[in-house]
Amino acid sequence: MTDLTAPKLKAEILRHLTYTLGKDAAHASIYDWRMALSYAIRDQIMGPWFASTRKTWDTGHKRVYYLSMEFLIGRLLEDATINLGLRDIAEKAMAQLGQDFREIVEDEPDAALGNGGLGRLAACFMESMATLGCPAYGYGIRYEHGLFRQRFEDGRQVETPEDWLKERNPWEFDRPEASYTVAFKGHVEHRFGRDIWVPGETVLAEAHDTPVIGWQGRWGNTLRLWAARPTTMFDLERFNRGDYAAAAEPEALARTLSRVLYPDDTTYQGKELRLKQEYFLTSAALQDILRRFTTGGHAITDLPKHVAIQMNDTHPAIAGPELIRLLVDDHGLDFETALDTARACLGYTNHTLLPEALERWATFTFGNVLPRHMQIVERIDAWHKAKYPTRPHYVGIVKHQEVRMGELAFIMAHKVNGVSALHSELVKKNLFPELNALHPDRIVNQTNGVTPRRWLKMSNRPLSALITKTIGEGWEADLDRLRELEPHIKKKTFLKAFGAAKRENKVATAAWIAEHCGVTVSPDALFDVQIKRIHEYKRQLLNILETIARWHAIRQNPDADWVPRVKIFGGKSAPGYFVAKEIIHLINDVAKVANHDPVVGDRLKVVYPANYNVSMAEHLVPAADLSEQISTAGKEASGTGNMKFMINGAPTIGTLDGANVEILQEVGAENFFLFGLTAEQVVKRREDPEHSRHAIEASQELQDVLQMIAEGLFSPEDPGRYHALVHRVWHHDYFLVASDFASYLTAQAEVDRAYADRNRWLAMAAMNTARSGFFSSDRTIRSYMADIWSVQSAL
Ligand code: 26W
Repeated sequence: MTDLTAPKLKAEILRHLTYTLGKDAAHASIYDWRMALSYAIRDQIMGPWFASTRKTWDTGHKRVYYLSMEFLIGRLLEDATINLGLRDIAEKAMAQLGQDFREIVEDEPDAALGNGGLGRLAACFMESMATLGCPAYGYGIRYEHGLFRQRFEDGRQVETPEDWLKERNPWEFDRPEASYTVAFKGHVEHRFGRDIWVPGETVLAEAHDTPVIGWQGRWGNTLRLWAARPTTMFDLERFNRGDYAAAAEPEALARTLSRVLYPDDTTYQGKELRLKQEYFLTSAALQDILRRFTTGGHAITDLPKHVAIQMNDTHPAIAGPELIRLLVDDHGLDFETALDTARACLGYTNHTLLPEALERWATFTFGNVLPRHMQIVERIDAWHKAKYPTRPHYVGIVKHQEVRMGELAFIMAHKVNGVSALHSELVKKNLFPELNALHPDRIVNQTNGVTPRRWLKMSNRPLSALITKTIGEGWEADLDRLRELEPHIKKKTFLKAFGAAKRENKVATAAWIAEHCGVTVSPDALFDVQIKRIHEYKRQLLNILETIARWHAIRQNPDADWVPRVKIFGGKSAPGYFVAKEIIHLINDVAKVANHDPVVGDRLKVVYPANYNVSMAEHLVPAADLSEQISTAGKEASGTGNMKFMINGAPTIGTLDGANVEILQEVGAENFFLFGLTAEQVVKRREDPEHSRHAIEASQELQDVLQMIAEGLFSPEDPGRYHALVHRVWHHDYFLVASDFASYLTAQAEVDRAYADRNRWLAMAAMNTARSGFFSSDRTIRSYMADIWSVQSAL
């Protein structure tokens, strides 16, 4: 760690303000101050970053390469100060310069290069790999526009483009010298007994490096993002003819490759540009990996001793055929040796079972964009069929004129993993049963985790301070130590302090809600939070139906002893996901009615701040009392938000789905509000074609709620607005909202009872924190290192 003091840092900030920004302190804006501070902090990263890279070279250490179409990073400034141990020093230095550290930190735009869980997991993994001294590169795309910004217009979601690069990005270094040609299209010629790909188009992939510094600055890795550049700036023939605008077309076309992140989470569309993006990332990464490897002077068949490549879902699954292509076409290996070598390097993580999210490309598109790879894919498939003759006829990579990326990734990986215990079992049983039978040791489980540096130390300072005061330092890199809190939970003084920390966060969030939503909420109410992408399987609909039932019940009996609640929603819908957008609209309509109901008053408030992102999660998670994890069992692969809430002392109300199962196991049933059908019961329940009608007829509350929505009580200006949505619950309730409703209501009533008993609640909340050690991404990464990557720490 550095020996930087506040006065020294202050001098560095002023130096950057003058010499890097060219600004006089008297005229510096928040932006200028942020840049100056960021550069001063960045300087502190360079030492450990270079030392790590050098050490990896000098020792010939194995490296991990994490290939991901998404890295949902959020902000970096405060995170960097936390890991360098400079957080408080930076605050002091800025104060001496008359600047407010918080205000400066919040001026940074989120790097939103991801949709949701998968992208955020990649960001947590990068931080944990750096913390553990696992030599690693993350490879992704430097999207000019990250995930769209969300606004509400009359309660409806409206998307606008995101523009994080319009300001300077102080964290990245351009590496114009590290650029590779990526080819597409064209045809394959067979000459001299070899297959030669004659491409039809080429672009350049140019590297932009962001250092990723681990806890206490002991190790630094690189996140390398590729930007697309044209191989030729101008069409010279047109340029010389004086047709300047048309001459610039190739440039514009090339750049579209890294222009924008696809905003679809969980529904997959066979768009050619998306396939090109996937190949662009993968080809550039593999060329870079082989360049680095051959510089080391090893035999090419030793690749797996030095290189582990992880595919984050199937999005980079073209890595299998691409690596074979490079090994055969450029390095002269025979096909089978190339295949074995590639497989020994590659691992594949599956993140979803939803059939609509599984990537399949029409062979027409695939063969058109990547003709050489189409040949190789067919050869891999034929090789696998020949080697495993008992493989059923309906199993394979190429079927019904489609390339199935899941099967391709499975066959080309030495290990395949799910992301929670339940999910990994379902990957075996439901997704790849036949391949699992042929390769019984290939599928393993790696339960997800989150980094406690960002999600506790940085974002929840009151609780972090209490933890350090109670059990001492060091828990940040050894989260199992939170168990040492347990004996203190019996003490009134500790519980009081725990409650005070939570209340401090809630007071801050209440002010934030007033500012962002214009709604006044009491910090003593129960903060009930559901923040995640909007999807039918995540069942925000179930939550808002319960909210309506609660509103109705309060109106029926306002004098009863109600526990005041604030229902907090956050999340974006895919732009083309019609049903999800109706659910958003309904939540906003219910908020409008409930928040202005004088009979209900403070007993119930509903807020839905727009544009949920990583930074908003950092505000909301520490203030939550209750964590909503209510997906239809069997559908949520893991969840990682659930872990963030647990660490921050919010008990879960949830189903037996994803990592909820393991949260329940760690914290015990008495500290978890369990409800709903199990994954097995869900499948059974659907066998009754009238399951929904039966459930509705059995619940007077649900009948009333659906009736009120259908009558237009929440949309008086457009009473028919939700007819289709209500019809869906009655007749096409695939995600079993109706069937789980009664059980959810019962669990919510139990939540009220528990919260009313202040000490019981505080003990539950504190138990959640104390038992959350397992969900550190350090544990997850250690496990990948041992079971999949065969790599040791370089520290
Ligand atoms: C091709 C379109 C597309 C894009 C993204 C399909 C599917 C995805 C992702 C797989 C969706 C995703 O983010 N999955 C989430 O991954 C998290 C990290 O493992 C899990 O915690 C979530 O349960 C899972 O939904």
